[in-house]
Amino acid sequence: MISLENVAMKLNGAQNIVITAHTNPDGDAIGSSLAMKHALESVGKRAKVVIDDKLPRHLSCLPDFDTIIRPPQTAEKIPCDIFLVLDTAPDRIGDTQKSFEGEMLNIDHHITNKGNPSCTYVDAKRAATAEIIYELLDIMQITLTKKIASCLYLGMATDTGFFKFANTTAFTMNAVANCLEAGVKPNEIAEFTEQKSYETVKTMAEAMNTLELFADGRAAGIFLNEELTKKAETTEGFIDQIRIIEGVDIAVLLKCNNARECRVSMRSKGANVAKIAESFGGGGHIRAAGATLNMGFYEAKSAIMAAITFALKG
Ligand SMILES: [Mn+2]
Repeated sequence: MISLENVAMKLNGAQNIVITAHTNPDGDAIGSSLAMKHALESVGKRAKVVIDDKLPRHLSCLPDFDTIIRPPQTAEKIPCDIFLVLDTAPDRIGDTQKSFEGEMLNIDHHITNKGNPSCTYVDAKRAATAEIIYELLDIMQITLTKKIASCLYLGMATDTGFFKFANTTAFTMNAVANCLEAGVKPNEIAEFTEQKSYETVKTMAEAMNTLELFADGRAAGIFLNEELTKKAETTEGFIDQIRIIEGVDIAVLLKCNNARECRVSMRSKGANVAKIAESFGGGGHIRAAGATLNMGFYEAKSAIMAAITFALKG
């Protein structure tokens, strides 16, 4: 693994940086990427954020959100000095890697990122990649502007469930304090990101109706078939509503994209859900992980329920 000082040195020596993050991007992926873009631009470098997926609308309050592009479909790779991959190993960035060519650097906080020793920096103690970016900017002596701080704040807030999860540390809160000093207004960010349309809240009620307890009451799941998955424009926050059930360790949300593909997200209070996700080819953190299952709805539902039940017995 390379050091953060090494990352800082390489970025200092670069002019033209392409930043990317995982598909199905969350607040940390987008917040870290845009924070990095603003930071690099503030010291006179060129940076663009490229993400190979639709972007969640609830994050569109971030400065420069609308400058994020999809990878251009070109015959030849576009050269850049540094190709910076954030919040994931480079295997989850879609087609972005096919479009650009440059020295790769990879910064992540996922324990399942095994990394490439010549270009990866992983710190699984950090609640969010945004925390690592915060450390990196400190090393690079880049001043925290309100734009940078807003992006970092959102990354840390979303990955810690707004500072409620076990990954929240004193380091998180110190970094957050400095973001507030730089002008971030927590209420404005929370109001914007948590806002949902009337239709989404109605769909949430339908999703809640699929709630099932299993594994002797130690697991709870909501299971959205293809129709319900299509209807829900976002499922942001759904899983948090079942995490709170008394006696439940693992909460699971299953979404069915089509007859051959389902997406599963898990949250736990203690059990290692990264291990369960890995058994399906996915990954994540000990208490928050996910996987894509190449199965139809009913098959995926029984497979994930069986795996969770087994894990909680073991
Ligand atoms: Mn993250």
